[in-house]
Amino acid sequence: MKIIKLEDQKNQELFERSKLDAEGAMDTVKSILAAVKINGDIALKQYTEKFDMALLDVIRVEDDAIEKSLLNLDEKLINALKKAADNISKFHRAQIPDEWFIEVDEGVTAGQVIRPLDSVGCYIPGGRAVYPSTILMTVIPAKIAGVKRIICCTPPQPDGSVMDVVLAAAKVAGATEIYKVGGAQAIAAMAYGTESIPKVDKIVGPGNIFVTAAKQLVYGTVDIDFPAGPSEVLILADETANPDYIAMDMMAQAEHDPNASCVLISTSETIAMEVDKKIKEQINGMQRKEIISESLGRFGLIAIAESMDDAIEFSNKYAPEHLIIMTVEPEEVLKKINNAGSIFLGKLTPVAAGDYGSGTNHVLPTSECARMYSGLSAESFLKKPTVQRLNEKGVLNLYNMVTTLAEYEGLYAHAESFKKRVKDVENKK
Ligand code: HSO
Ligand code: ZN
Repeated sequence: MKIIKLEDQKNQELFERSKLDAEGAMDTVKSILAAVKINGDIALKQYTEKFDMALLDVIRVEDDAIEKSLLNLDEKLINALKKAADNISKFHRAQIPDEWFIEVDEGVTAGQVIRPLDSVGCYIPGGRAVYPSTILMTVIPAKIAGVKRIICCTPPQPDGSVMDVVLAAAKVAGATEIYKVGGAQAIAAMAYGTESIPKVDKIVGPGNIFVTAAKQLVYGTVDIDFPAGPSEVLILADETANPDYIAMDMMAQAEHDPNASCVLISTSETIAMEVDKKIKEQINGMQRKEIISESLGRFGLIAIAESMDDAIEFSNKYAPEHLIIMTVEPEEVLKKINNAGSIFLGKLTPVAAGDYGSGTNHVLPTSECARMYSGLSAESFLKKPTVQRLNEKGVLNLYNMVTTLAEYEGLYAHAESFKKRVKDVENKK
């Protein structure tokens, strides 16, 4: 892995990582979107035969197949899903904001109320990248927000079935329906609606470049979450950190994807060297060693910083998806962190805690997007309509300001809407 001294933070190369570029898929995806928009279910079945080699009769998964999936799976796995679901639910419940009202000015009360979206679509990738934990992370926040209809779309296997673990996780999380359709065609179905699949208000969940391109193209017709790129971790470590833990946390992130990025910034040269040594010692014993070594070889970085403030400055510029703070007082470092998707404090908090069930969400912004986005949350499925009420004092109070501005803007009916009320209030006196 590359080991450097963190001297030149202007070196853009240090911040580079792999980006998911959906541009190349746009033309194909545009034609899929158009076909689904025009031909509905017929197009969905044709694409499913072409891309998933499955012949579908009915697109929706039957309720009894969902019930049976729970019986078919190992109890230990079901219990783990349920414990994770409980913690994720508890955390996301705490994210629901309060409704509030204040007196903005004399006689003028205003506030905001909280309302859920009506319907949401969760995309669940198929094949090698099936993560039941991700199903929990997309469905549960919507459920907790109060979304009534939460549908899931996932590509079927060639025999037309969906893996039990996918059905079970969707059921435990509280999805209302599951459909056997994947790729850009699934995104089109959820954005425009077909005979079988309802159109939804928002589409979330990770996917390949076709899914990502399709989400970008339907944005505006529906809302979407942010584009998800390869996974990342940045670790801030001082001399009190544990190199063995750091080595495994880096390999844990690297095993996701040959394009994952793992970065260690340490104020201790000894710790930095130890981490490099531990990785070299342990990498050959790892089950996913090819993926790990490709990822660490291409995007892995160990940098030695002169001070923790320098390390923090780098981290804020890098804006990592996951940030581990393994220092003597992680809370002190936390105060200076602005840009990170999810933050893990202290030696005993690996990223895997948040991946599965400390309660926080693992659908997080990557590729520097933590500068402007937060991860998926209960709030991702809520709207906040604002509310105001004026009483007699309020109408009189705002009268001059509103009519002056309205007349300046040439909007005389606006001014008149106030004048009428003021006249009536004054006549009553
Ligand atoms: N670290 C991944 C999420 C995940 N980890 C799923 C395990 N399963 C992206 O945040
Ligand atoms: Zn992970």
